[in-house]
Amino acid sequence: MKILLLNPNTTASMTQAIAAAARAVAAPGTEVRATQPSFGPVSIESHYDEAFAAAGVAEQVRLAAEDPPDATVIACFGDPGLDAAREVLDGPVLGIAEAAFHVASMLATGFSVVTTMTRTCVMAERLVQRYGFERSCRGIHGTDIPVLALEQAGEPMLRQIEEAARTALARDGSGAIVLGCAGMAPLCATLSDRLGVPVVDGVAAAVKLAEALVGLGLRTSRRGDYAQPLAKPFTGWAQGLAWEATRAAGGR
Ligand code: 5HY
Repeated sequence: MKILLLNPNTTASMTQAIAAAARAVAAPGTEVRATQPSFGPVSIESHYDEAFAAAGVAEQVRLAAEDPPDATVIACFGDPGLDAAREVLDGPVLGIAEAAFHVASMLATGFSVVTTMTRTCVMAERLVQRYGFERSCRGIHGTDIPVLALEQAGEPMLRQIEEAARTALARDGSGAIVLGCAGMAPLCATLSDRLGVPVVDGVAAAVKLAEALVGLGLRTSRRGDYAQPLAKPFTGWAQGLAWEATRAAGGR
């Protein structure tokens, strides 16, 4: 099966690091193709960044519709553009935050999220509410480590994240940790060994859930709000990304 791994920021080295984490857990026969938008923020750490990241996701799934993947993973903890992507692509589309919440809630009655910038915690809180995990998500904690600094994560930064996780487990009374950034994927195994509790990386969780959904022959519903976009002209720089009537007619 073919998984499209979509990093919504525009840092190619981060896209490759996320792709390596995805390929490390992918089953034999699963091909992971990694991509990122042609425009937008080098990292997503604010509402403004996220607005462009969502448009970047829309751009990439619109292009992917020409040769659709079996499933798609949106590899940013804000799950930007998730609903739009589900309207466009037939195969399952998974956001790493939603995937991680589902997995963590099956491993512990309560989990805590450890993320990057404290200012993005409210964005994770809104996802917890949106996805209905208020009862199992016991806390969201920022480390104020910039997203792109994670690429150079050495022992001091690893220890900083480990300490934030220990504090979260103790303060929240939770039994599992969710890593709140795709850039933390490479740190998951080490943190899990050190903390002795389940540490969930959304990239890996989303890849395995994508394989499971495709394996079950399940695809996004076309009934209701996830029906394909209505065909209409777009103007300006997005003109070429419009959803044409031909595609709408050909859709399920
Ligand atoms: C991410 N930003 O996973 C989010 C993390 C965050 O560029 N990739 C980003 O802080 O929300």
